[in-house]
Amino acid sequence: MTAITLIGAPSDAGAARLGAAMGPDALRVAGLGPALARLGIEVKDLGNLAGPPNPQAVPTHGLRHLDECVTWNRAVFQAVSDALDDARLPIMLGGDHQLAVGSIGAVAHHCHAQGKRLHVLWLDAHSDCNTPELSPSGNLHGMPVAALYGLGPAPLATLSGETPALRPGDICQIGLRSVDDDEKRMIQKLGLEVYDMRAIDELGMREIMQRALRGLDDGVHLHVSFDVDFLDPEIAPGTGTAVRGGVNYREAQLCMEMIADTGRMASLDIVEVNPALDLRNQTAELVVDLVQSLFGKSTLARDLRR
Ligand code: B3U
Ligand code: MN
Ligand code: MN
Repeated sequence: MTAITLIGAPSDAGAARLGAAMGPDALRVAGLGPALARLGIEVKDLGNLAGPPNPQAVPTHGLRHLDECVTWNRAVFQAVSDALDDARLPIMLGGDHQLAVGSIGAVAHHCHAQGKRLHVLWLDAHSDCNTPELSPSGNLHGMPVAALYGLGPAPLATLSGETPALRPGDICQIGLRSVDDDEKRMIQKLGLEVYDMRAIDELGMREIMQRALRGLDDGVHLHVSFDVDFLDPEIAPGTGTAVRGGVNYREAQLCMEMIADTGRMASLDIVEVNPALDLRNQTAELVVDLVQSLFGKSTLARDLRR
């Protein structure tokens, strides 16, 4: 099993509400590093990256805090690139979801250099494919997917180079239940593979994950971008844009276990944990529980499963 590097990115400059900047420490308090080490994985915690504070400004030209978000994403890009260059599996601890521009940008860059195909699983209540023109809020955490496709503000859209980090077919989104009208059009325009909550209800998590994970041979680098608002707020209240009707505990466990079974996950984001909105750190604790499954913890040995 690859060694892991934990990279704290304590910024909520892209979010609607303050508090996700405390996400990395909430995950540490919940014991993320030791929980992974108990699975026999070597874990190095880099601590938190440094970056600008949240200016709490109003939107200008359809955007809030672009400069701050760009600075944070550059730092994340560098730290994730360094971990990948050292053949380690980076876990970017957000922070809000705009930081995925830096992490996935670095992963895309790495894949290009290594001749690997990138596949991204985006676990989220939201599609995050707004642009400044379309966004109802100006919050950058609603825009990272568009930026990774080369749309939106240039410093983010070209963060990892002139060629967009993602191409049609590279990303699969699961758990959606809050999508703006313009985003629905953007999903079509970008050709995103999307499984909303209705699809999960109708087909079941097992079928969804089989579809989302098909064709993952050893030429594929699988990146998981886990926005904790993927989970139902009844079990994960500690997040800034909770939407009811999310993935339940057992569905989430199966999702993680099926990803682990592929053996292809090579990088991970854990974003939007907001301990200021939580009760007794239960959201971070649940995430630690799920992430253990994501790294192969299972109730029964493989040959005893049916
Ligand atoms: N689509 C809305 C809400 C939103 C997106 N992502 C989050 N919230 N976390 C927006 O502001 O773009
Ligand atoms: Mn998100
Ligand atoms: Mn979300």
